[in-house]
Amino acid sequence: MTSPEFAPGQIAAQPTPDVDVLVVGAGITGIYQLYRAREAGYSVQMLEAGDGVGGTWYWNRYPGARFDSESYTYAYLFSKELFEEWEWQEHFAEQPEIERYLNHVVDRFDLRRHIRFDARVVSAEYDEASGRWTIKVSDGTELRARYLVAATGVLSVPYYPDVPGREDFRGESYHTGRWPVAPVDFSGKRVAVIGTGSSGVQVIPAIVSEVASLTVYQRTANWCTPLNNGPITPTEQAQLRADFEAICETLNTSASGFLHQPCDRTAFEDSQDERRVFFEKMWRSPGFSKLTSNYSDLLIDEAANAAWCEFVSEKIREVVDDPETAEKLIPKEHRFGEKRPPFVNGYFEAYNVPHVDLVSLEQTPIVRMTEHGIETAAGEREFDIVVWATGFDFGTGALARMGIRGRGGLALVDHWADGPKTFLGVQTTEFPNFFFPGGPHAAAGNNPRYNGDQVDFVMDLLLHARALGCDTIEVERAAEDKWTAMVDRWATRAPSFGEISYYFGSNIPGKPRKYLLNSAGRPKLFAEIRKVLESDYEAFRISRSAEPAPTGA
Ligand code: N01
Repeated sequence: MTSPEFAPGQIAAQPTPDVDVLVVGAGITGIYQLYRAREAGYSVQMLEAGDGVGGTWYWNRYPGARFDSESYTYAYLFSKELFEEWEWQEHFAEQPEIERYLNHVVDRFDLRRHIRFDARVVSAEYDEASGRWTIKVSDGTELRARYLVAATGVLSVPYYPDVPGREDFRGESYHTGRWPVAPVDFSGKRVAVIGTGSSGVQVIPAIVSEVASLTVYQRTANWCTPLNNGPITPTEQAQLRADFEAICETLNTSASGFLHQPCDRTAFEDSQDERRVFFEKMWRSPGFSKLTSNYSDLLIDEAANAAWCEFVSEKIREVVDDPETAEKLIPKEHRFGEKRPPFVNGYFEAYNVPHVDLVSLEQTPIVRMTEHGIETAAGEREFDIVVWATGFDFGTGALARMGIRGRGGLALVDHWADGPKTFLGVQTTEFPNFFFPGGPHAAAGNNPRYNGDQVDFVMDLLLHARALGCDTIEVERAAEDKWTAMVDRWATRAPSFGEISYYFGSNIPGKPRKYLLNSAGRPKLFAEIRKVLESDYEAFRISRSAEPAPTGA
């Protein structure tokens, strides 16, 4: 829900015709990029397709949407005052609070006047003669910018599976990734949810008490464990404020970008009884700590992983009353961590509500959508509302749809026909002055932390070029080749997500199976950035364009 105290879009400024930096996307990464570029004195225009700020946290406003990273670890750290003045209500904040926070940041740092809403980029072309980007916008306007920064994220293009007859359904249809601002009325409705990834498992318990009936269409069961959320008490608020510097130190340097402490033991160093006690502790621990603070060999040793999976399976059997439903909810074909695990609040309990039914698509696949509902191999069921919780065109989806063309008119989609090629997940050859922090080949972990590292690095580059009196920045092919080869090499190493994960693009028919994050993670990103800085930016060609540099650049 857009809260009434702000009116996104209404007070945004008109676009400046020529700017130093054009940022696409008003999500967490884009807002930080805008802040940093303004702070450095560049003229900046931000374009945002939605009519409010938030990016992922604007579009994914479905009931139950919330952080599964601790709120204060996901939030910005660049301002102590901001950190101190915003008191998160819960350890894992819900979408409306997140959206309020991001609006607060934008207004607090006077950024809104640089944002143009309802402005979707339809093309962006690099002109070699002037060294500038020409950006065409959905409203017919055109802008020229020295630097183009796509902060369009990895989870911004919703994916609808190609189910026959999808358009035939006459009831209400919603995708979790494009949830409407006006509230959806579920009361007394017959509802279907398709998909049981992180979005599906959040929406299901959030609507279960409102609906007349809820049918969940599950293709693959997921290793869901409790989020263990709760309000942040006044004592905890005071402690967070007191610990600001220590929190920054940990979040800005740790591999995962979380505050969680790693475990110092492997699974079988503990006895069976000790392991049981430890797993119980993990079960009650917050969010991602089941990955980051679990036994150190959880993702490496198959037996350790199997022991944890057996423990989680037992928990599911304990919670879910109907044994047949419980078995359907226990993953059989992938281990914990092979896909991005969801963290839940009342998810398994929802299946004990009499009007909730679980349909396994492994047993009875969807045949087609009909006018009135969904037909599977077991027959048709009728619905008033269908919720598509079917995920995203991950990693490259947004960049592929922006009509980006670099040197000689080369299309980014052709340059990346076999998968993304990048250096540090920040730049690609043949596309000078184009950056994409928070895009493909970024690290994995708590997103805003490594996306922020990438924004900081983009700013290092811009400021370095400015200090040299230069305005054109392009990565060397050798650096790109090396980084891309490293990403591909690490993709197949444990601990890593499996090829069944959408991190390989495997949920999109026809998409090249390439790892879309960087499983070497944040330490590798840090190490490489350090090398670039120590080598005086050897990995980049930094030059002066024919056209005079604009102010600030
Ligand atoms: O998407 P998903 P998501 N027929 O791709 C199913 C972040 N996030 O939106 O597993 C039937 O994970 C598909 O089935 P299968 C987080 O990074 C964070 O849920 O492919 N079903 C799966 O069940 C997350 O990982 C939060 O067999 C079909 C589901 O749709 C990412 O976003 C909250 C199908 C898609 O799951 C994406 O999560 C929400 C078909 N043809 C999201 N095609 C936080 O808590 C696909 N499916 C912060």
